Amino acid sequence: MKREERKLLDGNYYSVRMRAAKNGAHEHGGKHISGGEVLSNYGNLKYAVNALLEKGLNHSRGNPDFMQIQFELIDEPIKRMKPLQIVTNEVDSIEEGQSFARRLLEKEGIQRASIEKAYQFMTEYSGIRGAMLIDIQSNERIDDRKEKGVRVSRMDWLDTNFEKWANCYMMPKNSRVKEALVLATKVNEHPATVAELCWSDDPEYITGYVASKKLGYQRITKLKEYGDERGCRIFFVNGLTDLHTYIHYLEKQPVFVEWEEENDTRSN
Ligand code: PML
Ligand code: MG
Repeated sequence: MKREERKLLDGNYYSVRMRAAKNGAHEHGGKHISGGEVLSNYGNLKYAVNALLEKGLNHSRGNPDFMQIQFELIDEPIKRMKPLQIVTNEVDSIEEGQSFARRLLEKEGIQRASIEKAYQFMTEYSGIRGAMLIDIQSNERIDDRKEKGVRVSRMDWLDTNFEKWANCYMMPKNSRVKEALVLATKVNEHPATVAELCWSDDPEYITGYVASKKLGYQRITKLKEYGDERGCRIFFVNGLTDLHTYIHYLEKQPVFVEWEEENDTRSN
């Protein structure tokens, strides 16, 4: 039996997480290098830990001198969700990419003032490793995580299912797209999330995206300069009744993304 299939049949899952930093641990002012989240059963833990170790050791942000990898048993049911629809928008310049991103956010009813505020916060917290939460009514950043931000965790997509999806959509089978789409799917599934804006802090990766329930996962091929280590991850939220519950969902709700070929309504 293939490893992936065994993974599906085994009842107990573990959340495996990695974070790597340079010049000391994050909490001691170190520079964030890499992070990663995986769900694994007991039998696959050593592969999961190894994959995360590799990810942290080989990163274009630099070689870490601090790394933490931990796992813990998940004792709640895992929610299954379909991936957001994917669309790739080719742009020729950062200006074009950025103004396209803003247009998409405005399409979701986010006022320009909120978007401007988001870009301001982004400059203020350029080394942030998690996400910033911005309320689109008050235009304020509402999480209390300062330079740490909120780290979305406990989510994954089994490789065999992801690869079928990637074949169908002619997407590269790399884990970057997989991980970003998993995160965007989980975040945007929540009723209080209006949209997400993201690009990587990896200096060698300039494609980013805007994601929402209606627009799906809209990739934009150029959102920053090659060599730029400043990334961005912003969740625009509306009508949030309980910030604590929302952050708990992002950090703790276990999620598996699962693509169903037969029920896919491709629109792109
Ligand atoms: C990241 O690497 O941290 C985010 C990557 C976002 C874009 C992934 C893609 O769709 O190409
Ligand atoms: Mg990264």
